[in-house]
Amino acid sequence: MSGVRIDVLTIFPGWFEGPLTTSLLGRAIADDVLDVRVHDLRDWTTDRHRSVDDAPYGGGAGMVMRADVWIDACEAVWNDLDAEVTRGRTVRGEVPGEPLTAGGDRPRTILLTPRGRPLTQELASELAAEDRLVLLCGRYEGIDERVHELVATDEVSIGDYVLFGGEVAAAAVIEAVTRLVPGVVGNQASPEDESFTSGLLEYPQYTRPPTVRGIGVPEVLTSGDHGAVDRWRHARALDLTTERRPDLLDRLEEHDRG
Ligand code: 6GU
Repeated sequence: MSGVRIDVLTIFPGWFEGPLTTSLLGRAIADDVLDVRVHDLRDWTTDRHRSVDDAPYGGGAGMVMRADVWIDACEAVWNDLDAEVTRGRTVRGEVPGEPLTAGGDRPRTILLTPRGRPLTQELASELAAEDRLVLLCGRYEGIDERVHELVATDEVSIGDYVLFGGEVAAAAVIEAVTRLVPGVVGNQASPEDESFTSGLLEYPQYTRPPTVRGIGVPEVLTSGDHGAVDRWRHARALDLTTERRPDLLDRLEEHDRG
């Protein structure tokens, strides 16, 4: 295993079956470039009902996910221990204010939450440089603040909208990270001129047949003039970005100014 290991903690482990066995993500796992282990948070509950949440202190609607279950689960996953061993107790005893790893630092432990740092290509490449990641899928209503405080090293959001839970966001992180890992099929060919790497939106693409419902292909693309093709593509990428994502141009300019 030279790639990346990702542990996922969720109350819906079955949700990940499709994404992890399909297409290039499935390929990366089969090729041993990616090792994803999905854990059921409920394995660390101690009561008959396997409850992971409770009513909020201070009152109000909805439920809040319990810190004790999350912390026990994270300690087990960090230390590569099974729920059977760690359920209902901390790995190294109660050390107030200290999350517990058996040796050294904890891996980047990312809590998926709408209040987190926005997921960008830059963050994805930062995460792709790690050899281990732990992704915590909470539900929207909320997680006890002490989980944020004690176990998460990062909080990440995939955009300004609200999902039921962090699963979709975790899948987005896994995909964005995996395609940057060396050895993943298809990741070497195109990244350079792609949107968000170049800082511009992608230019329009065409393939056969030459005419579709009466609409042809821009002549320059069949001219054989590679310089002209490059200039056309760059101009279209600039047009699209100006029209749809002027904020990306602002960021480019900041980047160019240093
Ligand atoms: Cl990470 N979680 C939830 N529940 N909703 C989100 C999100 C995450 N990112 C955007 N919306």
